[in-house]
Amino acid sequence: MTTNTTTAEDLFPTRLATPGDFIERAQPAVWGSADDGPFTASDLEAHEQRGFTIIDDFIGADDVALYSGELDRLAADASLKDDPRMITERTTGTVRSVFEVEKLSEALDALARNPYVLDRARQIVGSEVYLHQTRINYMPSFTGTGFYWHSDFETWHAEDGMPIPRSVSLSIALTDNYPFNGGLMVMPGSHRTFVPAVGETPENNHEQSLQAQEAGVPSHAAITTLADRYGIDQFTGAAGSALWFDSNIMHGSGNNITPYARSNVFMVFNSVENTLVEPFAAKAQRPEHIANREFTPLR
Ligand code: 6CS
Ligand code: FE
Repeated sequence: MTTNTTTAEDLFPTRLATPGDFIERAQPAVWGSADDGPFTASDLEAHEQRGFTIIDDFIGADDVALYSGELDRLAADASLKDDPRMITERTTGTVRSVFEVEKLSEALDALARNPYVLDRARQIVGSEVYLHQTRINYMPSFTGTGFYWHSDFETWHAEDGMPIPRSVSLSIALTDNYPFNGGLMVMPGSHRTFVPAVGETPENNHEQSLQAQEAGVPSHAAITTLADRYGIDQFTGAAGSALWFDSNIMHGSGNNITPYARSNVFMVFNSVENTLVEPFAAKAQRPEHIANREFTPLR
């Protein structure tokens, strides 16, 4: 366990007593260049503008089968039943997420270290990277509940002490993502606007927020302003497609009442220049299976 003890200035005050103004972000979404990895200059320019990049067929059917097998294995693993890394759906008790999957699955650990993934993450954040967080989301059929509108960075800043939004998330679809089975919605370009949240972070907030987030979500007024300004896109695509997205993009997903589960693998690559300090708006650090504090660069 290591914590970056340098006290970083709080550039993104949030979880305030009263509504704060939007903060137009000074930091880029893309820190590397076309010379640093497989993304071309136009790919990077589009990512800078939109805050996300969709790659169809990022992994092939055999890898989809491999990771889906891991997803099923972990969901059925009785030894994980009372493990804090296993999050269940509040109403049905079915598995909603499993965290820290690189420590539970060699195949997923290898995926995180595969140059095919790592070179793209390094290119976007412009430095060596380490895993801030990984999770498998199950979004089960019929009763899967979604994720209300939020910025991941707002939580990672407030509750994990992530100084600036110099981190990129990879979501790989392991099932077909349709518009109707809880597909992720994003507001293209919203990564440039930081929306301070109102309301203090409750003690041990993660024990509730990972099932349904309340602290740190933006107000209806802020969501309306952002949606009017940026619009709403939806990440749909066949199993195997990937969404690379900026840590501060406003996103969310609806419930899944269809017979088709919407499962994905989610890996967050944070820059080793942006390691966690003390939480900026919470009394205590979150557990390391949610916010990794081992900052060794991934190889
Ligand atoms: O609190 C977190 O870290 C998680 N919460 C959400 C809704 N998305 C990002 C992250 O997995
Ligand atoms: Fe999220």
